[in-house]
Formats: sequence, C-alpha cells, structure tokens
Amino acid sequence: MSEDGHSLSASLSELPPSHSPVMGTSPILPRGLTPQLVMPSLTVPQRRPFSEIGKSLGKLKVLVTGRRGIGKTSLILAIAQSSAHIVHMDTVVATSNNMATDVYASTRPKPWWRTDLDHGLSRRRRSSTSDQVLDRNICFVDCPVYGDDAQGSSPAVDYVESRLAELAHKSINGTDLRALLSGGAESNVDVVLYLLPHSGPTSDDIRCMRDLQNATNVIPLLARADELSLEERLSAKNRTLRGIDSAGLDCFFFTAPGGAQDHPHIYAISSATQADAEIIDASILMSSDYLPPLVATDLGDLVKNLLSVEGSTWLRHSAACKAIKWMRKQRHRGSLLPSALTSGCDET
Ligand SMILES: Nc1nc2c(ncn2[C@@H]2O[C@H](COP(=O)(O)OP(=O)(O)OP(=O)(O)O)[C@@H](O)[C@H]2O)c(=O)[nH]1
Ligand SMILES: [Mg+2]
Repeated sequence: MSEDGHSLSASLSELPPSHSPVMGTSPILPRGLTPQLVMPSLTVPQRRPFSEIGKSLGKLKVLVTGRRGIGKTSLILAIAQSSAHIVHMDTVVATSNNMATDVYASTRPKPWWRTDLDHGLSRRRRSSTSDQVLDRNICFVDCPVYGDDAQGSSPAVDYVESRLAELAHKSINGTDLRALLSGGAESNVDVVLYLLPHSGPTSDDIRCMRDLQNATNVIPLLARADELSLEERLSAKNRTLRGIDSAGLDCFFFTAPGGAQDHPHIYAISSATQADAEIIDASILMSSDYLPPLVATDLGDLVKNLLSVEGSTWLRHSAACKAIKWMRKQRHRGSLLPSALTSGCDET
C-alpha cells in the first residue's frame, strides 16, 4: 500500500510494439580495420502500429477510482500495456493528493480532414504530415474515491458531476456544437472503473457507487486478484456481487440478454507483473522498453470489452442516457438553471 507521497512515473509515451524492445545494429567491420570516425547512434523507440479496431474507436473517458493505494494508477498503466489498440499514453505521474489527474492516450491518428477543417484550412493548404498527428481520443482520470474524510464529499463524484453541470450550463459555441454534432468529444465521464477490496464494498463504497451510477456507468472491479487463490477469487467475486445486489445498485455489466454470458459478472483484475519464462536474454530484460507480462486475470477480458467498437459505443450511449436523467433530476431540484441543453431533457 502506498500512503506516502511516492512518485510512480512511467514512460508509456511510445508503447513498444510487443514486449521485445527495438534492437540496435552495430556495423560489421573487416578484421584489422578501425573506424576513423564513430558516429553516435540513437535508437528511436517504435510505436505500436495502429490496429483496425483502434482506428475505429471514438472518444472514451474512463475514470479509475477506489480507496487510497488500491492500485488505481497501476491499473491505468496495466490497461495501456494490455491493450494492443493503445499506441500512446502520456506520462503518468502518481500524486498523493486528492485531486483527479487526466491522462490522455491514443488509439488512432487524427484524420487529415479533421486537422484541416478544425483549423479552417483549405484542402489545398493541408499539411502533408497531418496523418502523423495522434488523436488523444482516450482519457483516463486517476481519482481517489474519498477525500481526507471518507464521510465527506467524494472527489470522484465531484469530478463526474462537475463535468455534467459544466455541460448543462455551457453556452454552445462553434467548437462545442461541432463536437456535439460530429459524434462527441465531450468531457463527460463514460465509465467509472471502481476498484473494490477483497472483503467487498463497504457502506462508504456503496454510497459513492450509488452517487456515481446516478450520473454515469459504474463497473465494479475486484482489485489485486493476484493476491488471491482461484477459490478465494471466486468467493470474493460472489461477496462483491452480493454486496452490490443487496444495495440495489444499477452497475454496468457487459452482458447482453441471451448472450454467452448473460448474468452479471465481476472482473477480478490485477496490475502485478510476473517474470517471463520465455525471455532469458539479459539485453532484452534490461531494456527500458521491456515490460514484464501481467499476471493472468480478468483484466484482458475487461480491456477487450472496454476498448471494442461495440463496448465503447454502448458505454457512450448508456452514459448519455444517465447524463440526461441526472440533468433532469438536478433541474427538478432547482440545482441546474434551464439551458439550451437541459430544457429539452424532459422530452427524452
Ligand atoms: N499485488 C499487487 N500490488 C499492486 C497492484 N496494483 C498496485 N499494486 C501496488 O500497490 C501500491 C499502490 O499502487 P498504486 O497504483 O500507486 O495505487 P493508487 O490507488 O494509485 O494509490 P494512491 O494514488 O496513493 O491512492 C504500489 O506499490 C503497487 O505496486 C495489484 O494489482 N497487485
Ligand atoms: Mg495513484
């Protein structure tokens, strides 16, 4: 657990194509010949190639929350490591204050027509390098669920609600209207990944999850699954599900009626890594690009659903429905002034 002000700084800005680093090449010289001039060489890290799914993904804002030291920052890094669709993530710096930190990642290039149209450039003047610009379409928010006092207001709930309130009060200018009309680049949170301890949700967790699920999608996760045996994982998952059920929470599950898995399912995840038995080459193991593999848990399944075209569209749609419900409720309570966005909420 890290209650101290540790600084976990990760450089995932150029995610390696695989777990193997870029190998440098050294020129082979004929015996007896020594080079007159040695040119310094620099190996530029390779970025993962764009995937077809990554290129098709839209905007997604994922807030990762849970109690202090449960593994929020590590989970964001583990998601970037385990998804082949994330080609870049800005540097993650762990802070120990109660503030939310936005971490941007990319799964796709910014198309030239968006770069040019956004800046009002004509087609003829478009930059030849615009296809190299990354679209930071994924935003992770690293945010503790409790402030200094677990009974007080929750930074995670405050973050989610403040984005919706901002949206509801906003006067729509050209940039906002374009974002709205062209498929959404709004700052609302599409999903909250709520990390829960092995003992299941506490009453404070239930209270915060209830507030969060009223404004967006909440996916409960069983954290640090590597610390449990398979049997213990199963009973911790059941305990968590029972806690959620008995509180009557409306959490989000990637389960479709009649699908292969049509009952609510808790993902037991872990960000812990393990030694890779297949790689014994010291030059690979020592490379700064090398990432040891993650312990096998449900994280792979979660990431596959979260960063799929259907999963992300489903989350955005469901978050939009929840946002409208939340705005309507706030307006009835008198906490939101009628605006262009909220005055029509009753009609949906
Ligand atoms: N065994 C195990 N350790 C983990 C896991 N995730 C994180 N840790 C460790 O737990 C400690 C805290 O992890 P962080 O990712 O910093 O947790 P956090 O929730 O971001 O912490 P705060 O920002 O201080 O609230 C670190 O030492 C991690 O290496 C996990 O899944 N399994
Ligand atoms: Mg952290």
